[in-house]
Amino acid sequence: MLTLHNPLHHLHQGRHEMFRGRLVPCHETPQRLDHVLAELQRRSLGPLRTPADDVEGLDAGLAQIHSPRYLHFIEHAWEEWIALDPLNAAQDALPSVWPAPGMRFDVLPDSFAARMGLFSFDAGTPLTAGSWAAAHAGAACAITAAREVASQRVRSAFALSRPPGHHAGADFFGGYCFLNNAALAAQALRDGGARRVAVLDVDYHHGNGTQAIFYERSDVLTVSVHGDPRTEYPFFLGHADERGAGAGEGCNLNLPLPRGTGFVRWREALHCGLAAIRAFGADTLVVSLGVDTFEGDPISGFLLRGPDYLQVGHDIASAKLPTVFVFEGGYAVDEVGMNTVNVLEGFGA
Ligand code: Q9C
Ligand code: ZN
Repeated sequence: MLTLHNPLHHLHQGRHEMFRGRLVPCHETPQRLDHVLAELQRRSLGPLRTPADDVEGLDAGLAQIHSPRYLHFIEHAWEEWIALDPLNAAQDALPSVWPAPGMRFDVLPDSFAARMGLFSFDAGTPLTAGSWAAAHAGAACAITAAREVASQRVRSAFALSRPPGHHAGADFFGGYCFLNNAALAAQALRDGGARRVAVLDVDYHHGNGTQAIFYERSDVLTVSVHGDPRTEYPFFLGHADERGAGAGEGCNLNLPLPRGTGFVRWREALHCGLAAIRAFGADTLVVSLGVDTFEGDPISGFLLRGPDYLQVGHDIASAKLPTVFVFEGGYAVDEVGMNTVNVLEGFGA
């Protein structure tokens, strides 16, 4: 397994997220990734490489998935934030006002606070001095991983990047995510010659951003196994009746499961997702690999145990497809390395 990573991920280090009316310490920390990296090295699971954070065609790749106005905003948001008040340099930026349905999304406000809301959907995703640099370098890892697989230089690759990506849409951030790494990888695979790409999202939370980005496309199947949005974040997408639209009708599959689900039932849903990927005729696979399905995860509600992740990797390998893994959630910091690398080891390449 070739792993792509970039130490610049450390530059995104949020202080606080809004939770039940209070600012609490961020769950999505640089230490998460460091633990995965250490475990990969401990088990010698293949070469590590750092792609250039301005790898050729990166900006064009970003523009295929995200809107120009969103990319421009995220790239320059920190400068704007400290221009408002130099003392803001000691604070993360968080949104606190959002447009409701029926309000104007087409007019770009002058107000920075208003644009923070226009381009986001929660107050849990702090924007910091290094958020853009980290997200940009992470996107370069995802695109490079996809190019390595598309060119058949490797059979599988792992984009070990953060911040994560699957909640980010074409023009919004949220759920700790800014750039949708899995979507960028899927698009790079298509551009590299793949005909039908499947994205399998096994993070605890529904991959709303990835679903929305490909919802009307027939060349990318999106499948997500996740906590039922009736009770679980991101709440407003991820139901079983969302099947795709237009040309993408039938090209989205959601497999929501109740809080408290253990491995046996979770695995049945995984097999259902893998059967759909087979039926779709995918020639390449992207896995949004979140391990917040772990029983000890502090913000999630499934009950998977450490050794189960070896089986998860083995089951994913049964699809027998060239595969790009993209790191997403997993907040039990002491176990996130073990669980993530178990999937890769179980996959066996
Ligand atoms: N206090 C990913 O796993 N906050 N994002 C939920 C918990 C948002 C998770 C509230 C969770 C986002 C990539
Ligand atoms: Zn998650």
